[in-house]
Amino acid sequence: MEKFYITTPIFYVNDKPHLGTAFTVIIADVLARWHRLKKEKVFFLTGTDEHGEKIEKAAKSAGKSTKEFVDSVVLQFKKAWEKLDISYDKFIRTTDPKHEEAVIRFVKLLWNNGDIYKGEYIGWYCVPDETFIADSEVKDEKCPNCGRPVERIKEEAYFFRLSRYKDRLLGFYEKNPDFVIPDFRGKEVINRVKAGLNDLDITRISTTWGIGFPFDKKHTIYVWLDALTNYISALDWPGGEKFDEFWPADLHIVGKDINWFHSVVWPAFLMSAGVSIPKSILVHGWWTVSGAKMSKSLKNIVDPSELTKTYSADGIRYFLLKEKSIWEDGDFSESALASAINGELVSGLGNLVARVTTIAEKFKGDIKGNDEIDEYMYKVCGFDLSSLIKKVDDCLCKTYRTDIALKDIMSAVGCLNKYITDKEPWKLASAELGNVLYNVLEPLRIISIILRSFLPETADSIFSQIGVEPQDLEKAKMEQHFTGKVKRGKNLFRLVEISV
Ligand code: ME8
Repeated sequence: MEKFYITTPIFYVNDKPHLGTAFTVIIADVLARWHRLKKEKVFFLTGTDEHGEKIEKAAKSAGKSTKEFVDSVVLQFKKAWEKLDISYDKFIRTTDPKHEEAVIRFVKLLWNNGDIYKGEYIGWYCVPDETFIADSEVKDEKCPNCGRPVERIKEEAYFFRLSRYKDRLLGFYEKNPDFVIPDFRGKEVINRVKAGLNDLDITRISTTWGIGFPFDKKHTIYVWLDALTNYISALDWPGGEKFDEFWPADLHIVGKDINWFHSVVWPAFLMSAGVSIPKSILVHGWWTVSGAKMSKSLKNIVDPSELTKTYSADGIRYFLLKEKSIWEDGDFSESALASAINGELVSGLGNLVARVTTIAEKFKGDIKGNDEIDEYMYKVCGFDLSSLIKKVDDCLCKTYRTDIALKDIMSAVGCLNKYITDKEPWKLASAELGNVLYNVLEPLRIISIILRSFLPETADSIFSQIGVEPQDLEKAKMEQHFTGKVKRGKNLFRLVEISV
């Protein structure tokens, strides 16, 4: 059985989750569900990054103890992911004692390898990004990544010899051309590595909210070294069975803001510790609001939990996955979300299910087929069902174009709606009607299997309305008989008002 280990970044708990963070988690969820549908052994990891100066400051300004504060925000993450139907296998917290122990062991390996030395950091630091910034990159005392003010710091620090890994990293990228996806993000990284690597400050003395540095108790371990280790500590590294089973990760999904840490810093740490390197880093674009990155610190966030009060989880999942290619940035607007729901979901999929279940519920004859639907679909949409499955598989396992996959699925839905309209089933005699119903219900059963990864609640509702148990991809083939007992249920989606 193939295995598939997929991770999201672990999110800072300085504030509640937002639609941008939800986007990453939803992509990971769709891929995890797809691999489960393919009967692979999946481990889907998400969690929270809870140490560091920014969290300590956020707790202080909320008037709470840091631990009390992080516990309350973690709860909000868990609730939001539950509302969005996120099927993670493990939720890791960097304040878990087992994670903290693993980080200390990991740091000792870097130390024993001679990669850590003591020095002094004099330079810029962006607290919201928890990132050290080179002098040459700072303009007007602003962070080049997020645009927020940076702080000048001068402190004793321990450094990791990142510069030592330049050639090994370049050799690794050459041997593994699919390491960073998409390609243009890989090129960005390679060009920066070629330009030279500075050693990286890996301890802080300005915050005590972190894991103690084992070789000097005045220092805490830099949040990024702490955080990246979550991908192996979650598998009970070292020595855990899960680690042997699932490492190396198949896919780390990250936003473009943290590509550098995952494609350069993380592999260098792993090389130093003698641990193998993940297979791929999938780098996605941002959701923006009026052109600015949606971000906790910029206070322009859209709260996914609030959105689920008006729109269904599947409506939100659908919109985020289909509105843009995952590489691009996209501007979020509630009116675009509402029109996607009212269009493809209410008038398309919802309407199809309502129409066919209304007719089929009353039909007493045999629902069996002649497979003319395959040819019809080919003529009307340009592909049949088996090529649809293949295309979706390519989109979810090779190109990561969830937008194209959903467009194709909705085009198949459109075909079936057109088929019903063309056939005018209300005018047909029993045998012919049984055939037409087969030609809609069987493809709908198959489409529902595919939809289980994108819109899990909707897929379950369709299965229940067509009287079939939820099935995996191995059942996604037309059979000659449709054996479900159809019972029209409530509408899949609600029409929403569009505000302009
Ligand atoms: O960077 N659009 O945590 P973080 C799309 N703790 N995705 C967005 C987004 C937006 N507007 N805003 C955030 C950290 N994201 C570290 C990670 S991992 C070892 C440590 C997503 O809470 C995107 O995936 O700032 C981004 O990389 C991640 O949230 C960062 O979340």
